[in-house]
Parts: sequence; C-alpha cells; structure tokens
Amino acid sequence: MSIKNIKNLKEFSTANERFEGSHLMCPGCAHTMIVRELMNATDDNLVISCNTGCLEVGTAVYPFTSWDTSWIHVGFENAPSAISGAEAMYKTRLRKGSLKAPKDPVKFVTFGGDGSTYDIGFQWLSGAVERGHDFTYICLDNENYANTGGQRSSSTPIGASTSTSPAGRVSYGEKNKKKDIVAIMAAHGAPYVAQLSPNKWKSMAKGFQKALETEGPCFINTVSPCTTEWKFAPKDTIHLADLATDSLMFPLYEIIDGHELNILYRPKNIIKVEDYLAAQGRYKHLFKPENKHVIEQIQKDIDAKWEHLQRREEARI
Ligand SMILES: Cc1ncc(C[n+]2csc(CCOP(=O)(O)OP(=O)(O)O)c2C)c(N)n1
Ligand code: SF4
Ligand SMILES: [Mg+2]
Repeated sequence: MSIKNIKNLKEFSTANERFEGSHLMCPGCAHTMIVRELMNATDDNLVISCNTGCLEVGTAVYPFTSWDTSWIHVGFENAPSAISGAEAMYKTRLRKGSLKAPKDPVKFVTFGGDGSTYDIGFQWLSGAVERGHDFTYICLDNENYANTGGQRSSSTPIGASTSTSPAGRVSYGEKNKKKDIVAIMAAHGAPYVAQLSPNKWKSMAKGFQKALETEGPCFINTVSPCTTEWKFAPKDTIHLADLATDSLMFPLYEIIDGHELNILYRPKNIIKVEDYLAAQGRYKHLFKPENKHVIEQIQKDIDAKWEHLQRREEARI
C-alpha cells in the first residue's frame, strides 16, 4: 500500500480528492470528514460499498455522485455481503488469470451507520467477518437513525433524547446502555478492530492504514458527531469530538487478533462528562435536578470502562 504523508495536516487534508465537496450532507456533518480521512490516508484503488443512511442518500443523488472510486449501494443492511462478493470475485479472477493484477492494490471498504451496523445489518456484518473476507468495515457512529428522523438505535447512549426515546415529564430519554460493538467485533477474532475519532486525525489515518494493510476483515467504529440530531452548531463538530474523546465518552483504542488491546489516546486532562453532555441539545433535560442521577450513572460507567481498558492493556489479555 502506498502510505500518504500524515505528518502535515495541510498536505494530508488535500492529499487525495476522491470524495467531492459537493453533496447534500448537512454543513458540519462528521460523516464526510471521516470519509475524506480514509481517502486521504491511501492511494490504493478502492472499491466501496455503502449501507443506506445519510452518507449514501446525501452523496449519490441520481444522476450525480460525490465518489471518484468504484462505489456500490445495496440495501440498508447488506453492504458487507456486496463487498464480500466483490472481494471474492476479484481474488478468484486474479487466481484464474482472467484479471491482470493492477499496479496499486485494490482494497475493499464498507461504510455503514450505527443503525445498519449495530442493529439491522448486524447479521450480514457478522457473516462477512466470520467468513474472513479481506475488507475494512467503517461504522459512522452518530448514535441514531439520522436519515429517517433521529430514531434511537442500540448505539444511542442512556439519557439521550431521540424521536423514539423522547425526554419529557415521564422519561429522561433513552433507558438502555449503548451496545459495545467494538468488543463484539473483537470477539469475532477479527485481526484488527479499533475505535477512532476524526479530531485525532493522525491516529484515525494510521488506524485506517493499518486496517487496509491487514489481511482479513477489519472493523473500525468511528465517532461521528451529528449536528442535526445531537443539536449543536455546525461549526462545533470537531469541538464535540474533542469533548467526546477528552471525557472518555469515546475512548480510542485498538484490539489486535481479538485480544491485544492498545489505548490510542490518553487525555492529559480528562474532563467531566457533564461538559460533553452540556454541549448538546439532546442531553439538556439531564441538567434538571430530577435527572442528576443519570449524569452520575454515565460518569460511573465511563470511569469503570476506562479502568477496564487500562487493566486489559496492562495485562495483555
Ligand atoms: C430494511 C430497511 N429498513 C429501514 C429502512 C429505512 N432507513 C433508511 S436510512 C435509515 C436510517 C439509517 O441510520 P444509520 O444506519 O444510523 O445511518 P445514519 O443515517 O444515521 O448515518 C433507515 C431506518 C430501509 N431503507 N431499509
Ligand atoms: S442528519 Fe446528521 S448524519 Fe445526517 S447529514 Fe445531517 S449531520 Fe450528517
Ligand atoms: Mg446513525
């Protein structure tokens, strides 16, 4: 693989223009930043499949496309199956000699939102990883079904108000804890699994490069602040990602071969989760006195998870 220069942000951010700025995503949407970070991290030929969601709907409005790569859209849930077929066909044709190996390698990538990844498309993702296809799956985790009006998903954190877990007189919002998709994918024994965030662009680019270089199925969960459903100003997207990583609401780490865990970012000053929550309209009801216990619970869960990750890293288990 050809590794791009990831030392200089200016050079990196204009390194590869394979994803056009013209699209219908909201201003400030992190999905597009994450896609650009992937594109800028590599010169490899890319075959990309997309589940239905904001990214697909906003970047492929017939007869236009924002993608200057091979790009497949299938259903809401089965882009991992589509990419499995493309990857298997590519390898078979190379083996049989009906296709000449290109100068730059071909890499297979799938993008899915949390709705399609954690919930509705999970079985297709699990199957593709279990079969061992050589591809990288990137989940754009904005913690809700944004494209259809901000419904809860199993990635929605406890306390968030969504259109199907609305906060009000009788409810503080989402009641269930977020599913740990990183642990679930690591438990498949995938060779490379990570959680990355676009504000830490160097570690995100390195993680993408590692995944593309690794033979076999790789899974990356990315934090994707959603200006519309998290309810913050579009100019603050990266600030929100900073608050997410510095409060450890989204710890950044990788798991290799299902067991070796490395923490990728240790904030110098860990901030209270309150600061992260206060920056978003979807959590504003938590600051009423009767909901204080929810914030305390979220902080407790974060502290326990951080402790667990550090112990796992130290113990090398
Ligand atoms: C099988 C099926 N169920 C539901 C839908 C409707 N649908 C289209 S996009 C979407 C939400 C996508 O949410 P997510 O995967 O989190 O992506 P986001 O839009 O948040 O990036 C839904 C429910 C569909 N197209 N197909
Ligand atoms: S609703 Fe959210 S995820 Fe969808 S385009 Fe807008 S900011 Fe991006
Ligand atoms: Mg989503």
